[in-house]
Amino acid sequence: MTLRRILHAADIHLDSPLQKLGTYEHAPVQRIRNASRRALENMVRLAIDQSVDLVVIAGDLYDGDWPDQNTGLFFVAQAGKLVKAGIPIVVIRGNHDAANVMTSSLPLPKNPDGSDIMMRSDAVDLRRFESIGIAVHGRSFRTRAESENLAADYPTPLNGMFNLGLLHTSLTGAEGHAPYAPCTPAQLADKRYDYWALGHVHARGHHGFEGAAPVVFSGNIQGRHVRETGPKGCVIVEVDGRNQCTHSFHELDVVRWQNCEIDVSAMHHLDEVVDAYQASLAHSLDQVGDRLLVMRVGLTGIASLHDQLHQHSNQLAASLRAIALSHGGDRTWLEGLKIHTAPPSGKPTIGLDGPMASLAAVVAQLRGDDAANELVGQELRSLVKKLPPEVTAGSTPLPLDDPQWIGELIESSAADVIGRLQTEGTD
Ligand SMILES: [Mn+2]
Repeated sequence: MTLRRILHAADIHLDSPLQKLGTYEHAPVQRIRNASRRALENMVRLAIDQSVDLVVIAGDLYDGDWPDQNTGLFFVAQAGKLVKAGIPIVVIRGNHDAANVMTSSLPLPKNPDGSDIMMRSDAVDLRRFESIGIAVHGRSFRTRAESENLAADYPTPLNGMFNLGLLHTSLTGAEGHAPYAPCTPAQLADKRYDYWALGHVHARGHHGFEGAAPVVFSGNIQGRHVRETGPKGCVIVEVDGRNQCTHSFHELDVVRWQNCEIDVSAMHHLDEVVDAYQASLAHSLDQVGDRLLVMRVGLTGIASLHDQLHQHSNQLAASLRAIALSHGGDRTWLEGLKIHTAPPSGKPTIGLDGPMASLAAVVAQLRGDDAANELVGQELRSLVKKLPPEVTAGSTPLPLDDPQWIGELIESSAADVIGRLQTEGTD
């Protein structure tokens, strides 16, 4: 057996909805909406260009039940291209597209050897590709919340074959990911397979032990929001004649989400913030090629500019957008501006007296006091409950449990109120 190549992808979330993106002004909604389809097309093109021998998709191919048949038809067309090129595909269902989540289905093409693309969910399934010496062991999720250790039932490896385990799992848990099909890297290593192709965790990562089979999350092929930053894509596994393998990452994304953090500690004018953004934007545009660059700008540091930033945040955001438009055109979109700065400590806010000084003092007291932030969170929660449903419907719930978010809210509200009171009556 000579060199063989396997393309490992996961978490395609085809036609994933845009959540609250539609509510943003100037958002390039269409390009972001189509990004998962374009990234899947890139994956199929890569598989064919590199003449891979097999494609495996480790769950969450779909984001959930299809809004209409077009989502399913799009995958059928892409799978058809692979099969026509002689490349077999093996797919398992994850929590998002578990057997009991999907209410409709379409007939999928058969693999070149006549086998099914989708693996069963009632037991561990096997695809044995004799001509390339590769065996795939995998099992689909039956239900959205698989709490069992699915890996436990995976069988012993087949002799003389390259054995690949295909699994949708959170392993021992990952921040921001539901704890489904839990198992440990040691349990996977004990199976003595040659490679574990995992899905579910959207950040790329390697969890194998030194000298043992790689245990790899390929991550999703396209970032879906500002918390999924940086290059996204798939892994290509190269297997040699002795069934030893190496693996490498390949970018597939068409929209690149990025955080642009600017430390404003040493700055004294808002213009300096704009200049720093411009420099960072130029650098990032160089890196992303012809992708759409979506940036969130975050300002940090203990800054003498703190009050000014809050008081003129709308003006500043507009200036940054102007820079984005004039330097990036339709290649970039500024998703938002977040101010996370703190005022210099021990230095009372200049020129304040009376009620404004009291307000500044209260904010100084609240700063870093998690118990107080929690109390403010509770107050806000009861206020939010009183809002009429037409105000809250369709919007993302506020993170009222997050003391850090509350802290930032207090900080920016206080700076805003003080700013408004100071400018009142001066013109
Ligand atoms: Mn998942």
